[in-house]
Amino acid sequence: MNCRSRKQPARQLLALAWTILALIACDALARTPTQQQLALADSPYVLRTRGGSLQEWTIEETPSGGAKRVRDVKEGAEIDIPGVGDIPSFRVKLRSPAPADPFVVDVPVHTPLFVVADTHGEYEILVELLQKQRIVDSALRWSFRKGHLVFLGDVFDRGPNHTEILWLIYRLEAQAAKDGGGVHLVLGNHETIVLGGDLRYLNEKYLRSARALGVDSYSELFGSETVLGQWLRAKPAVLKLNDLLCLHGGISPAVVERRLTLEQLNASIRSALSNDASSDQDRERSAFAMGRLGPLWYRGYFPDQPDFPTATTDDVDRTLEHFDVKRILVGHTIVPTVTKLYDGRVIAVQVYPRRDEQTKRAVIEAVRIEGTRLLRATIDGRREPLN
Ligand SMILES: [Mn+2]
Repeated sequence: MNCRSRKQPARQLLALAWTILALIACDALARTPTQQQLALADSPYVLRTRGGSLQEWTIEETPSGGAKRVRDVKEGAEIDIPGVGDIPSFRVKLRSPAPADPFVVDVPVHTPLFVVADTHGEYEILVELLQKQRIVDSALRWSFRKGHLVFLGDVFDRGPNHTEILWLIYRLEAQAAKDGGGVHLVLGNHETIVLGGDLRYLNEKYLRSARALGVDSYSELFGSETVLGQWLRAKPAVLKLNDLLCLHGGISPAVVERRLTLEQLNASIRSALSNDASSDQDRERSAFAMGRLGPLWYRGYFPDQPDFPTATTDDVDRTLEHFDVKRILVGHTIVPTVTKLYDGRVIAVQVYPRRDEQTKRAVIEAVRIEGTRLLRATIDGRREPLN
């Protein structure tokens, strides 16, 4: 003890008391129920039992880390998707299994379209974008009327809230259809990664969910007998929406050289996800469609991609001709801002959803299309012509 502190024992004691009080306060804050819930909170998973009935699996927070709760539910019943941060909870009506989604969709020419690329579990940032751009309202209800909303895949992995995003898209589909609009999700490579059992990129929160729910692998929660797993396996990988081709990665020259049709591409990827290829030719085509030169992984529209053969302007023109479209919209490869490539024949949409390190503001962009007008839509609600 030094001379100075010996002279001021009272002050030192006071400081010590304050320190202890502050530590207790911090500890209490860290242990508020909301914080504990945030640590493990996850949306429900709904599974179809062998008898054909539905079970809702949720995780109830417990001091030991989370307990599984099972509730029998029926088609047509509503389940609760808990709120996240400032986002309110919402309810989802469970539907019967849908047949395969269409991969060709025609809408009236002036229908507004809104295209979002990879969301990677960043639910809060996605919702802020959709609300500011008036695609959904404050209660997350569809407010885009007859508009069509497209997601270019990669809802899964990295971020902490992909289940909420999936249930939101699931719910918006029904609400949009009622209004004469539409919602379309095309598959990305991360959907096929997680459905295929590769959990390397999964937010670690979901590994805790899998443990709490007692499954060997998180992928089982998206098996083909689950509501969301079945729903995802009905999604196309390549969607033709009017004269736009919407997909995750890109169309490599090899796809066109093989003269693969939209039907073949989508069927090959669907068959790979369901593991039901019936012939050697089907298996070979599935392996190609799921690989580096397939629509989920290809990056050859972008510079400095040594693993991918670059597409020339002629290649892109052959693709447009082959699929009878005017433009190709892709996510998957990150760009600083939504960017026209190949003179506007390709639009790169993937501005990675994140918080700016300095300003802490959320960053993400989307594309709004109104007839021939292409607009960059930002998270502050602005839209500007895409030059
Ligand atoms: Mn991707």
